[in-house]
Amino acid sequence: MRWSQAFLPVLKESPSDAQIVSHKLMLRAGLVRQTAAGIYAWLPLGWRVLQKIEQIVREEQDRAGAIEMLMPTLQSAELWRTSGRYDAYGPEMLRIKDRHEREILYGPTNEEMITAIFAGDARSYRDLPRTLYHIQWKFRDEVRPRFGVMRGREFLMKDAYSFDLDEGAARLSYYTQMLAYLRTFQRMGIKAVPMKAASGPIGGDLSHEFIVLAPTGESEVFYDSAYDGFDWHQNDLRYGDEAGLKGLFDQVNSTYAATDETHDEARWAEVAEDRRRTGRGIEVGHIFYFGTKYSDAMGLKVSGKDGSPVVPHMGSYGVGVSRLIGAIIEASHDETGIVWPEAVAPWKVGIVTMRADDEASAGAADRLYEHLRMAGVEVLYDDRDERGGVKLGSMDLIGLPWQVIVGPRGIAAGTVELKNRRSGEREEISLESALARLTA
Ligand code: P5A
Repeated sequence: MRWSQAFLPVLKESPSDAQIVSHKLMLRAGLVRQTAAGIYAWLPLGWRVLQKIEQIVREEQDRAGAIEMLMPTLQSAELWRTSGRYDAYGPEMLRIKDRHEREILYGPTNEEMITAIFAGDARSYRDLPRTLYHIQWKFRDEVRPRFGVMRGREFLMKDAYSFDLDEGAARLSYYTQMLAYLRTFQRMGIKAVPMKAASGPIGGDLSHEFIVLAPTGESEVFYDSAYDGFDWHQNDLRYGDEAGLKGLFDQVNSTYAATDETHDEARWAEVAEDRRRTGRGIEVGHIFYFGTKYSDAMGLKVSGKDGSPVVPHMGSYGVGVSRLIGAIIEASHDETGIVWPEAVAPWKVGIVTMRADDEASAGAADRLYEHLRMAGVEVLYDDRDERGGVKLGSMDLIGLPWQVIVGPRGIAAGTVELKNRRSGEREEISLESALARLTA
């Protein structure tokens, strides 16, 4: 993408209404624009990141055996009356009437809908286990939407729902999603610690939140520093390995981590003093097991192996896809702007010409851009007719992992500057080596 032909509005000043750094940077770097309280439009840069995050979530769900589908944003009130949640949900639910005065709502979650759909088609034990998911917009009329996409009213969620024949099997589905979550967040370049949670309005007795550490987080957290060293991809744990998954769950449960809601002073005291870590955190995922709560309410029943009716056990598993962008920026930025982990960066490389009016260096930058594009590298080329310093500032602000800075003096000597955004390290190298490094 050539910046001169793109829609990439960046702002010099932080908008005054933004309180936390990720919200400021998302506005300044042109990721989002607020269109109504807690409702955001995703500008091209933000949209690219959102899609990257969505794709990592999707790949890890698929790998864990979950099956993708898509349910609508609007739901009928009838559906929610069946579970009793239409009245229980309160003012967070956006209730709408259609032209026939029929009550509908903008879905805050999909337990009722998926259970009703599954109940319509699942017949026997052979139709289980299944985990179904979708990535869809939700609406919650939060009292205080704030911090930008971190607590929006309209937000993107991945929500998965598991159906199993009994509690033991349902627990395995839960452990499977737990591993998928740990791998998902690690792939995004962030550390999300699983913490035992109170299960709240969804119900059930088994629940974990996944918390990214950041000083602006809403909850206070306490955890064992052992989490700093875990690598959820390296262990050769396979989905389907029941003993291994149970082992993972036991490892998580025996390694202390809790939010202020579930913090247990007695267990905390047992953690070696030099391993105790405290701070604040942002909830980017939340998983629940709730037994037959919704299957009972929605009339989901299948015939078991011996022909007798079985009410499936269920769990639900949420990832805050749009919230993750805020959380990643909170965890990864410096005083000049965003520092994207490579896996979620909108582009891998940014090329900057220091003098757009200098034919030799602009020509070299053009060629580098074409070569990188042809090699399939995601590259943003700042070819705007602006001062070099302004362009370098914009490039730091939007935080692409690599910058190639092309100026007349370098080109005369046959070199460009390759800068790593995270370390700040700069190298003078030939155009050919820059190309080789970035396509490796
Ligand atoms: C689990 C999936 C649920 O809704 N039902 C389906 C269950 N869980 S949850 O914890 O309430 O939400 C899941 C994740 O969604 C994100 N989230 C939000 N993101 C932005 N703005 C909001 N207002 C908002 N509310 C929830 C969180 O990341 C949460 O973990």
